Order: sequence, then C-alpha cells, then structure tokens
Amino acid sequence: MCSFLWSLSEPLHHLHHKMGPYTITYFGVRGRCGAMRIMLADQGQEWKEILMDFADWTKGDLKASCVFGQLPKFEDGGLVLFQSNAILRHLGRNHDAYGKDGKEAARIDMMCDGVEDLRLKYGKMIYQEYDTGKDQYIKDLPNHLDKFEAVMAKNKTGFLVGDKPSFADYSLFEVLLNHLVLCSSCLDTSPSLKSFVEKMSARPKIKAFLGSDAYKKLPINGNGKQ
Ligand code: GTS
Repeated sequence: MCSFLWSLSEPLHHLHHKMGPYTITYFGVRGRCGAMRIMLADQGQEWKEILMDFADWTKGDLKASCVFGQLPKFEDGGLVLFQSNAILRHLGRNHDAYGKDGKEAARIDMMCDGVEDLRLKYGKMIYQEYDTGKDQYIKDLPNHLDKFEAVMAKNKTGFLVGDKPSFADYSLFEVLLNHLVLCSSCLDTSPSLKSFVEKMSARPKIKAFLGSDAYKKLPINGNGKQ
C-alpha cells in the first residue's frame, strides 16, 4: 500500500469530464490512470471521472468496497474492475488493442509486465527515495530503457507488438512521458523510443487529450514529486 499525503489545493471529488459508458474512480493524479486515460482518449471513448480527495478516501466507505482496498476502480456498465493493468487488458479486449492472435497477445502481456516493473521502480524512487535515489535512478535508466528500445527497434512498425497500438504501447508511452519529465534527455540514446513518443504524442486524439486542462492540471504523482 502506498502511503503519502495528498497536496491538492481544492477538493476534486465528483468532477466530471465527460459522460460515457466507462467510469474511472481515482485520486486527482495521473498515477496509475495515466495510461488508461490516454488509451481511452486515443480510442475515441468518452468516460466519466470521479476524483476522490484523500479526506473522503480516509473515511473508509469506498475503500472497504474495493476488492484490494485501493483505487483505481473502473466501471464498464455492471462490470466493476480493480488493478490498473487488468483494466488496461479489459480495454485492450474491448477496443481491439490486444494483438491479432494469441501469440501477439502473449507478447503484449509480456511487454505490459515489463512496463509494470519499470513503473514499480519509478514509484519506489518517487515515493520512497526521491532525494537520495533520484540521481542514481537516472544513471541506471539506460539499462532499463535499452530493453524496450531493442523490442521497439526489432518490431519496426513503431509499436511494441504488431502494427497498431496495444494497451502495452499506451502503458509504455505514459511511463516514458513521465520519465521525460524526470530527465528530458533520457531518450537521447534510444532512437526508436524517441520516435515512438513523438508519433504517439502526435496522434490527433492523444495530442488533444495531452493538451487538455483536465489532463494538465493533474499532477503525475500524489506526493507532487516528478
Ligand atoms: N496494483 C494496483 C493497481 O495497479 O491498480 C495498485 C493500486 C494502488 O497502489 N493504489 C493506491 C491507493 O489506492 C493509489 S496509487 O498508488 O495508484 O496512486 N492508495 C490508497 C490506499 O489506501 O491504499
């Protein structure tokens, strides 16, 4: 369980972006919802956001109703899901972003789990050792990014697997955006990843979403570090 203080200047609960068949309930950060929001935007979906502030969360009623006692919560009609990567997989199935066959799906799963490993390392640095570990983290970063660079370069389509974006691409893209904020030169030795980020950023619906106030006003992480 993550423990941190929320430093939101205004209560953000029950702030609705768009009405749609999907509902995301989460805190007022990009955090573990960054990738799914980008994916939904790129897939042309509408969704409703319920942003909890920490004071409401600590009252405990919602927490008690969450399968693992944590957010995000994702609703697709009557289907209620927790675990951000399970949500991404569900969206991958719903929106044909999970490969063209079982073999591609397995490789997409593998890449998503690889992104998750990087996301966990990043989260540990941000939440537990930002002041003492940030420099070393940035030094070690090429070693982690090289793996994704090699897969991206080998596939040659501009995506991790197959010839169109899968949920693993959205997850990688979002993690890379966060790393570029941490260290703006971090992709300078990864040409395929750099081109991937540029092309994903230029997709019209992603470009509009990343430029929206709704996106820009949310901090990357709950403790304000980035
Ligand atoms: N593995 C989960 C996922 O991927 O969804 C982790 C979810 C998680 O850690 N949620 C945190 C939470 O609910 C918020 S965040 O780390 O995603 O920002 N924390 C509050 C609590 O009471 O645990």
